[in-house]
Amino acid sequence: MSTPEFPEEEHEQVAGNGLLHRRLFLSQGAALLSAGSLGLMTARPAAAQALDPWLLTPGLALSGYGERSPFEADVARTVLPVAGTTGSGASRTPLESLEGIITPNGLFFERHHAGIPEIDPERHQLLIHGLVERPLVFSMEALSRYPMESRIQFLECSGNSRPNLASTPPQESCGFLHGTVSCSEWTGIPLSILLDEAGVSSEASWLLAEGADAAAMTRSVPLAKAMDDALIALYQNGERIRPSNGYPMRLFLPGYEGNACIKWLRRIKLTSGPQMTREETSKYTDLQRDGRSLQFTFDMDVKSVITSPSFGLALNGPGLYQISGIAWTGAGRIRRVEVSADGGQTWAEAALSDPVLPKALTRFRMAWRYDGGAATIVSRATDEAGNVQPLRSDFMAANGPQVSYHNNSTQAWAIDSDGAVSNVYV
Ligand SMILES: Nc1nc2c(c(=O)[nH]1)N[C@H]1C(S)=C(S)[C@@H](COP(=O)(O)O)O[C@H]1N2
Ligand SMILES: [Mo]
Repeated sequence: MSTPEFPEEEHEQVAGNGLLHRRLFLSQGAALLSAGSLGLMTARPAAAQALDPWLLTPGLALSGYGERSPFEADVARTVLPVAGTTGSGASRTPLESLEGIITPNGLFFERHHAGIPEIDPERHQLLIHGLVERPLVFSMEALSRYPMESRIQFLECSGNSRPNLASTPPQESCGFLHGTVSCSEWTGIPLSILLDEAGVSSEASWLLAEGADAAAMTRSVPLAKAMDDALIALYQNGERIRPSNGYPMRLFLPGYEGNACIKWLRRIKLTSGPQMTREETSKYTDLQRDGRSLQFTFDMDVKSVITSPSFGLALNGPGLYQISGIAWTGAGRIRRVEVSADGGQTWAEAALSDPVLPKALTRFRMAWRYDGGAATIVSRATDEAGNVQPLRSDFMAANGPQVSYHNNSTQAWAIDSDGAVSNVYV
């Protein structure tokens, strides 16, 4: 079908193996898709609908705090405790089961070094001291009077995507491989307001942030970042931050590696330099080929992953499919995501779904006419600073086999002629 607004050639193939023009996912394009104009719909002709039991009796009672459908119970984080512990380790967001850009609070990834402290907000305080004119201590009640801001931003562990550093591709879900990234609306007080009140001395150039967990996690943060966009986050997607994500408050450093975003924040000390804590010396440093390590590699790099189709989500025969995925960068906004269906030989630009926000997950979509044969799909993001996500093969060649953190390389999924999806390296 062809209309003046949407000529035939524009939903024709724009790259190898059936990738269609991104216009299909922009304004009138979506309307045409839903009208079935491409002969792609999988719905069956209408017939009388069954009188299911829920039509015949009143439903369940009201409740004080909602729950999702029991039919969604399989949508869950993959939980990987550190051996011999229950509360330490990581749990990963099931990216393959989610849409849009917001991670539901119950599925936000978790990374704890000494379990989740059960903090009484009446007793919790934030101390600001060190190189300041007036050391200050804030109760939760005091903090609630300060001006707040809300921002939608991602959080990613620098160890995310480590499974794909293995020499053979692990056959695991998208969330298992890449699910220590999540995205929330965070609400809290800009740290700069509290630092201004304490009066930062001219010798201060860093700060030390400390958590109230049994690991007493501490990280050094440049003062410039603290004054720029650091947030003392109190709310996550509208409700108080969950215990697992830092209740009653966490330091949130947009675009920085997750480890620096100290949860259960209890103390900020202004200092004249970094403090060389455990988490910035023996851990969270990047070992190079020559045996030296990079320190304070805070910024998370440009990255993307196709969440659907992905491992465990088989295709049901030839036809039109929606490729959907997420892209993000610590540098600001995502500018472009390209998708290939032939393992990186040819690429086409995906549609970016609004909103495209700085330091947030960005949803991309692409229409794909799958011919039922073998295909390898892969995505590649570019950010507004011009950084391009590297192919896995280039990333490994550039960094060496000892690389452990900050894997932002591409994820490829191979589809075999049965429609089954597997993890492959390209
Ligand atoms: N106090 C404290 N803060 C912490 C941690 C911790 O164990 N203790 N883990 C860090 C790491 S490694 C990451 S990736 C993020 C994880 O945040 P989340 O659990 O809210 O996803 O918190 C960081 N802040
Ligand atoms: Mo982390």
